Amino acid sequence: ACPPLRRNLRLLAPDEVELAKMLLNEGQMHLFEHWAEPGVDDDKKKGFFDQVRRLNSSYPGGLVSYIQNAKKLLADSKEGKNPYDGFTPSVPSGEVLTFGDDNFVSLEAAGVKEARNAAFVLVAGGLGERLGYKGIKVALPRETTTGKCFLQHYIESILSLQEASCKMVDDGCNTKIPFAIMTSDDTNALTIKLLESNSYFGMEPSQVKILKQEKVACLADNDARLALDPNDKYKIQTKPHGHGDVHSLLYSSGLLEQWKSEGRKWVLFFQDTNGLLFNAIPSALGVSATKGYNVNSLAVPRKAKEAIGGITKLTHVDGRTMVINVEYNQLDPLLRATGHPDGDANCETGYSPYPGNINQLILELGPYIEELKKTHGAISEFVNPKYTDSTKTAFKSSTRLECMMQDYPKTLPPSARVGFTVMDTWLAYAPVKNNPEDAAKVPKGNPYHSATSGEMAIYRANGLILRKAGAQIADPVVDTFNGQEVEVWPRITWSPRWGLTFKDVKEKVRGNSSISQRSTFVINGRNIFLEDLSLDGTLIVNSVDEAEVKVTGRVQNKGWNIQHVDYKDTSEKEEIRIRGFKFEKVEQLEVNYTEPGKHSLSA
Ligand code: UGB
Repeated sequence: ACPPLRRNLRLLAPDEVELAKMLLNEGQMHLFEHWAEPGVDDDKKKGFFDQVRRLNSSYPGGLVSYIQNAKKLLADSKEGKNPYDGFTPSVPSGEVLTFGDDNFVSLEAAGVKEARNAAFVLVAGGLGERLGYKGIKVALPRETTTGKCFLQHYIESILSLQEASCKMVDDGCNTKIPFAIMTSDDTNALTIKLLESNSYFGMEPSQVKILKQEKVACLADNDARLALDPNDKYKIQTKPHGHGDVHSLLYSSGLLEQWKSEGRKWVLFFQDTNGLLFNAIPSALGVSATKGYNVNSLAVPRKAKEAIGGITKLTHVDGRTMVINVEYNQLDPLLRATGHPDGDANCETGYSPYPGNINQLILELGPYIEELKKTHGAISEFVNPKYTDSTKTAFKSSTRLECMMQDYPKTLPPSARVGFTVMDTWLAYAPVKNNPEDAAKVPKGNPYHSATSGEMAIYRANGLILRKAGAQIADPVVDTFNGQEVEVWPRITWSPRWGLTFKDVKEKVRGNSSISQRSTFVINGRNIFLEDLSLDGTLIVNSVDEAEVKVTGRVQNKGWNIQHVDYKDTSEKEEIRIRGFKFEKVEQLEVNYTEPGKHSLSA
């Protein structure tokens, strides 16, 4: 049927012949029509089949399924079919937690206890196009007071949970909580390099598993003809398939079965740049464990039009219901189509009535495996072609199928226990997604989700947590960096093993301690107690875990000043420019306790 291919047949291995037949059956003859005679470009032809083999094996059901799913979704899109047809949205009810109250504290304890039965999964295959940062996002500093990157913070948090969890049970537990990271071709090498050059930030290398997601084939037209790379006619153009790939990768890697055989019960998924996330993990895991949720999504109050999905109860005309994330670009049209003429709007609270999905999911491993045995991890997909005109016959550029990890519950039976947990934004959510220019354009009152706001949110959260624990933390001042007005709190930061839960923090704040607005305070060690401390300047306390350090008295010095940096100033490093400030380190008191035993820092 395809003469150029027929003339090249003798070059092909038997499995390549099968792959070629499959492609022809699926209407992909154009992939071969320009093929040169045998003897010309033969290496490229081999390369073509290597790529086809990869595309075929990395998609549940292979390329045949991919092309058939694409044909169906493209036809639906052309027809203007709404994926939510027949569904009416309503506001779901879930757990709403209040930081620091008795319920919160007891849920945190329950969560820490469960943590030894957990496994963590970080989805970090995204390039972060909106942020426009050249490196990988997990290598960005979470805050620039210590300069620790997101990945280091995540690993130290998991290790602290591991230790605290084992300590709670008196059975010689020495579990190593597994940590899987999904990467992509865009992030894989740099993620491995970051881990290896930092000795895995203290984690045992065998605890870490890297799963690389493959891109999927691009689609050139409504017939799902695969797009060829404009620069190489022996290559299929590919694009990312989305974070939903994490489910099929976990399934096909055998990791889930391995975790189950080790007696694990929970899988916690999280995203690349939320520096506050681990403030929410213990209590949310506590909710999963005490409520027996098969699926628990973390959520925060959401401002209308904010670029985070809304958790919604959907009721179908046939009676089916599900509680699911409706992505931010779909919530508004869905609401308008179902009798809410204002669409995605704030209610009298000043927030959208639909809680905002922060894409932190806690799945119960047993039911999760059972479901994936049926689906092999395939997740409901969507396609978003940009058409050249209203006839919807041609695309401006090639498109592809996409999927999202939070769509996992879509295939679950109604009997599944799907819930969500809402926490305060200041405590749980401060992602770094937008570049300075876009962040400055965010409507007033909506969060910037920039490197500036992401770092300032850490200091704000730590200030508020310490206040709740009884310390006097000075009020913030308002300042503008890269066109974004933010609250600047004292720059307080601590290592996860100091303040894993609110109870931990509370136990370490004694008497009457106060910290002034211009202060910087780094708490780096497990047993550091603040007792009648008065800080006005910069104080850095480092201590080994076996030491017990009392920090007391008045510490005063010139401290660190905040200097404005313009994001266009190329003399600064990119990670500084995108936040719009840096520290001028004038004077500080830094103390290091390297010996076990009791110490006191009294100035
Ligand atoms: N990611 C991958 O690992 N692979 C991919 O192919 C793509 C992404 P974005 P998005 O919490 O703020 C999500 O781009 O997709 C990783 C939710 O869908 O940062 O626009 C990537 O590395 C939305 O409902 O976010 O929006 C990153 O870690 C809302 O919850 C993660 O996936 C929103 O996040 C998310 O990718 C939010």
